[in-house]
Amino acid sequence: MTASAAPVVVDLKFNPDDVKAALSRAFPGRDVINRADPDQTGRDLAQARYAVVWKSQPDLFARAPNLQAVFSGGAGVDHVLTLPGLPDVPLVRFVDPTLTTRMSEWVVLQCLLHLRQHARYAAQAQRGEWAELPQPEAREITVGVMGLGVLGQDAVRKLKIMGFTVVGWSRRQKTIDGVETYDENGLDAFLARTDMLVGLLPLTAETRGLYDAALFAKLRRGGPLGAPVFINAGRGGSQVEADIVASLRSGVLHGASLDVFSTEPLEADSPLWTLPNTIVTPHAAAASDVNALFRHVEAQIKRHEAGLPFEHLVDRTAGY
Ligand code: NDP
Ligand code: OXD
Repeated sequence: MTASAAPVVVDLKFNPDDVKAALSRAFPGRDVINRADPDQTGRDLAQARYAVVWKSQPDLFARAPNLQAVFSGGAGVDHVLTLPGLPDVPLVRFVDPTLTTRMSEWVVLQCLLHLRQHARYAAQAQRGEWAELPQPEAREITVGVMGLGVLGQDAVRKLKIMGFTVVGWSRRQKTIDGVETYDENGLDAFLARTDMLVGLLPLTAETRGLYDAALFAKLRRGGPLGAPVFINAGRGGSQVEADIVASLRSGVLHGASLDVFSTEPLEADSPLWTLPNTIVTPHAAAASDVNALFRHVEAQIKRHEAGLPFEHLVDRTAGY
């Protein structure tokens, strides 16, 4: 360790073996305090200048009062913004191709599973039933992506490559080649076009509880699948799960794919586990790769120490 290399505290609720292995290669020449390592529990955190956090221990900021920057272990920062004592220093979120690529894979997969009626074929296969189902083309389906940030824009691009018609919605108007986009005032017009709704929004005061029965009722009806599909990998707090269940049961929704839930893990008795044409994944659409995370943090610290501004800064007023 060089005398000038400011120490880093790592407080990540990730797989501890993965974190330890990644740290054996990361931050060369810099003192690192890993709070998940039992051998390091007594260490003084007052010397730490940077913190890498995800669902961190509640005493972190009280014990580390001299931080210059906080790095989120994930792309979303709703967990970080509510950590007790979060200091008023730059908060940097995790943006990396490894995460973006994983998310787009998940989104494209879910759209294709619903397009190709996979759940119905799987049920037929269980019964040994050989029967072809109607097969709309991707271009006949309009996928509406809510949230046109890093993840939304990559998903839009890859959905278009698969042939889907794509529209997008975000707070501020975006210009994306070949995609009709709507700003926050265009929500109803956007929904009226949408057969498959993809949620890639952060959880903020504005987006909490947004995906409810009233919103599902505004989606396009009578498309090739008969009724719309809801796909969410943003945050569970943005969805009203009782309304999803009721909309699936009543036929307002044809199907759903959900990676995020208001309570995680999803309760064992949730009807979402067993509703037909409903796919549940355990907040695994785009897990952070811890090696990539540390490379990103190293790069941002290097920028900062060279007098350059941090990238991917969170706007605390907007909440993302
Ligand atoms: P970004 O900050 O890059 O993009 C967020 C997008 O949401 C922006 O387009 C923003 O609009 C839009 N937005 C925010 N608030 C509103 C609002 N009130 N009305 C309309 N649009 C709004 O985030 P990312 O794309 O990197 O990530 C999105 C979210 O995905 C994360 O916050 C996280 O919750 C979730 N996520 C989930 C993962 C999983 O495994 N399930 C993994 C990683 C992330 P504007 O462009 O105008 O600012
Ligand atoms: C994230 C997540 O925000 O994993 O990165 O949900």
